[in-house]
Amino acid sequence: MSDEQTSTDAFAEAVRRVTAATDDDAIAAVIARAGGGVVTGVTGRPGAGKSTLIAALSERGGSIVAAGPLLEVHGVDAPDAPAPVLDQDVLLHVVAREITAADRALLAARGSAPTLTVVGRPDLPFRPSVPDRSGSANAAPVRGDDLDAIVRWWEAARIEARRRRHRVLCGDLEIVAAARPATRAAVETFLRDPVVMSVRGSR
Ligand SMILES: Nc1nc2c(ncn2[C@@H]2O[C@H](COP(=O)(O)OP(=O)(O)OP(=O)(O)O)[C@@H](O)[C@H]2O)c(=O)[nH]1
Ligand SMILES: [Mg+2]
Repeated sequence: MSDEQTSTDAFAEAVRRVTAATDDDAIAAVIARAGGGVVTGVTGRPGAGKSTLIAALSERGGSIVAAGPLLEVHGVDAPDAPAPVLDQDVLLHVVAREITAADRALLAARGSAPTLTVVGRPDLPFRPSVPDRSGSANAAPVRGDDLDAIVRWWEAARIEARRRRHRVLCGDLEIVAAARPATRAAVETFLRDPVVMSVRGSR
């Protein structure tokens, strides 16, 4: 078993203990929010190739499809659509022909949340060379027809996404418990658990 899996199992066990120790609906609600499958979003300007990528990944099957929803998200550089919500665990951002200011704004908005730039319609000429001033630490673009490379990146991103969810859960539990004296002790015990402290310390 990998170290990552051992740590995930130990964290899940700590969450089970705090759930059992509190019997508090507010705590249960925060924990339920942190559960569920990995949500992968696919963004991109209109016509960039989002649906094509989703169809190819769905046809390929495997972990990325089994782990949770794969959602097409509209609204990048689309004046008539509402601004996109970018809270997915993992994001594949499809660009076509070039990386525009709207693409860069999205990548910057994701900050350090796992985000891969995918070149849609990859048979078309692609001009990636506009200087990148977004300051984001995203990986280099990958061709949309290189599904193996996309899935390899996604496998690593899913681990990071799980860590992020765990960190958010710890923060949310702390906030909820601060206002609820009856549950504070159980949450403080949870937060002092070495596996929980190591999750919170990892960046
Ligand atoms: N040249 C080229 N065209 C493609 C390729 N894949 C898709 N297209 C075409 O590009 C257009 C947009 O593809 P979609 O996958 O529907 O793009 P989308 O981002 O989902 O589009 P919207 O949902 O309308 O924003 C369609 O007309 C496709 O037929 C490709 O690999 N090469
Ligand atoms: Mg589409």
